[in-house]
Amino acid sequence: MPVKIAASLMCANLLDLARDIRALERGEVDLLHIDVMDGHFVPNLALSFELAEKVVRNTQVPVDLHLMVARPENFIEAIRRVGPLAVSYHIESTVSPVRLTRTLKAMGIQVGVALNPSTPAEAIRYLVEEVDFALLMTVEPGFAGQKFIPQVLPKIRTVRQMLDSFLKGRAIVVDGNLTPEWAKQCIVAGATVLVAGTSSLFREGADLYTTCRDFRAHVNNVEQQRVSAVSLDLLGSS
Ligand code: S6P
Ligand code: MG
Repeated sequence: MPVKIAASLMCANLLDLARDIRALERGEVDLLHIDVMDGHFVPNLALSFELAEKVVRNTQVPVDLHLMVARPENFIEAIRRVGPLAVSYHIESTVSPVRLTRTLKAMGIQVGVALNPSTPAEAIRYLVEEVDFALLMTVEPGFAGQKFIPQVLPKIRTVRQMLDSFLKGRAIVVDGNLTPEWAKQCIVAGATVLVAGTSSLFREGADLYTTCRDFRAHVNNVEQQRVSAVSLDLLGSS
């Protein structure tokens, strides 16, 4: 599965969002990642459902909504109005994840379950048969510009095995401080979608189109090396 890049719009220039979205389109990012927060599940506010709705109507790039809100089941109608390709909710935020997953899937949306760094992989074992993907936070949720938490790397491997044991090929999204080096380690551990923020695409003073092309080249290169390493393994040469 080729590794995908999801540009995190909370890191864009919100005073010139349309221009940034055009640069991301030309830079061929795979997804636009939109963080919705409520100031309760996380101590911050980010983007809104209303903004997400406008973004969906103004670009062909698919949108994935990342909900960092308490009781995400209260926002079903808002999600329906946005009409994203995918949505992820936090396992820590709801007591009825199966019902929520099934309701959103019935709306034709791909559904992911998200985990905070402190939440063990085991917390989503019983959802493995329900969800389309998992999102693993690699920083504490709520803010851009934080430092990677390397203790999450073994969890990526565990979740990869858990997902594959039921159905291979589902995505693991990683989110937070994905510098080129951390992105590499996440890919090797089994991640397939990288949420790209201030650590890669949205760099102070850098041209957004250029950072998209550079990050893509890096990711393709890592993926190529990973595939070659796997084939060497199969041949028993490593
Ligand atoms: C944070 C949010 C993320 C950030 C992204 C920022 O809670 O879910 O999607 O926008 O992690 O990336 P960076 O490179 O600034 O850490
Ligand atoms: Mg996010």
